[in-house]
Amino acid sequence: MAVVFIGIGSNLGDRRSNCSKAVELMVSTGISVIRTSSHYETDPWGMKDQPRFINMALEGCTVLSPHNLLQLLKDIERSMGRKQTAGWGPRIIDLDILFYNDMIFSSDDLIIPHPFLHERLFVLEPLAEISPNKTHPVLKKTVQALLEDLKAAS
Ligand code: PH2
Ligand code: MG
Ligand code: MG
Repeated sequence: MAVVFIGIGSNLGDRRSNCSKAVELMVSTGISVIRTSSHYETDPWGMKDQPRFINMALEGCTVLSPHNLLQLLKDIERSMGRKQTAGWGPRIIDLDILFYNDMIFSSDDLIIPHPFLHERLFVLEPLAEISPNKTHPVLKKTVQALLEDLKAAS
C-alpha cells in the first residue's frame, strides 16, 4: 500500500461538484481516502486570463503503482469530459500526483514529487490543511515550512 497525495483543481462548470465528483470516482476505482481538504477558491496561476479555480487536496492509499495511478487519474479526467490535456488553460478537472510515499521519481510523463508543488499556494494551502508535517523528500522541508517560505517570498 502506498500513501499518496493528489492535487485536485477545476475552473470550468460547477467547480465544487467537479472536485467532489472526482473524489467519488477515485474512491470507486482503487484509492481509499484518508483525508480531504476543504475547497479553496484560488486565483489562476501561470495563465492568468482564465476563471478562478477551486482547489483541494486528498490523502489516500492505494495498491496502484505510480504509473497505474497516473493512468487512473487520466481516465477519470477523460470520463469527466476533460478535453485539453496540455498547458495551463481552463479545465473541468485536473488531478495531479503530488507525493507517492517518499518516492523520488522522474520519467518523460511523470515526476514525483510534483515538480512545482512548492511554488504554488493553491497546492500548498490545501496540503498544509490535511498534512502540515509531511516532509518533501527532495527539499527536506515540511509542507507547512514550504507554505511559510512561499508566503514570505510572495
Ligand atoms: N492549475 C494549473 C494552472 N494554474 N491555477 C490555480 N489557481 N489552480 C490550479 O489548479 C491551476 C492553476 C495547471 O494545472
Ligand atoms: Mg495541474
Ligand atoms: Mg495535471
